[in-house]
Amino acid sequence: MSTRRLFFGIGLPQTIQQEIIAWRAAAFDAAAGRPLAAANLHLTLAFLGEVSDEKTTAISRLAGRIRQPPFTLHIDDAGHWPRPGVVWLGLRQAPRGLVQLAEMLRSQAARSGCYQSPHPFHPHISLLRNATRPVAMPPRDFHWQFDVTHFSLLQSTFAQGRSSYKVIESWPLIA
Ligand code: 2AM
Repeated sequence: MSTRRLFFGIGLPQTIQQEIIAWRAAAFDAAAGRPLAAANLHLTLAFLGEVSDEKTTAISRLAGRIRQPPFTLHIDDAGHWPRPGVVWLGLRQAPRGLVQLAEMLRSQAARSGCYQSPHPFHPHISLLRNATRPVAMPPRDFHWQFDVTHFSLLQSTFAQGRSSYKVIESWPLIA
């Protein structure tokens, strides 16, 4: 049976992706970690793991029933998790809509048989990987902001040592 590695996530507007990678190049030492490509910058809502096509159909149907208004993301925080080796951008205050959307998708995923981590949802945008050594973190003097008007089901593929993400389906957030 064929499976795909899937997750629900929020993409970033291209202009913000470009601004973030320009900031990142100036803010971090090249040895700090491996930078993610601009197009790969995203925020994960729920990780599904390896999913069959049959299960994907069921999960997509449930996601399509979600009714939630759009919300605004303020990217104004950053941090370093040495154990997984991730430097990330995040939100000092996660909007209620974001938390509700992630919780809904996580509980739907769990009901569909996709293992969900017991760790609390910590919304973040991974910036650097393989950052397992101490990292000099830059001042948090940045602030990117955008309206989230839809969320997506994405496929993660790994080839030639790199992950890339492809949108399988998107759903609008409607007031
Ligand atoms: P990360 O950026 O913090 O590594 C695609 O791999 C997306 O799913 C990434 O955003 C990744 O988060 C997340 N992800 C990968 N494996 C995961 C897991 N086991 N549990 C939760 N999220 C995971």
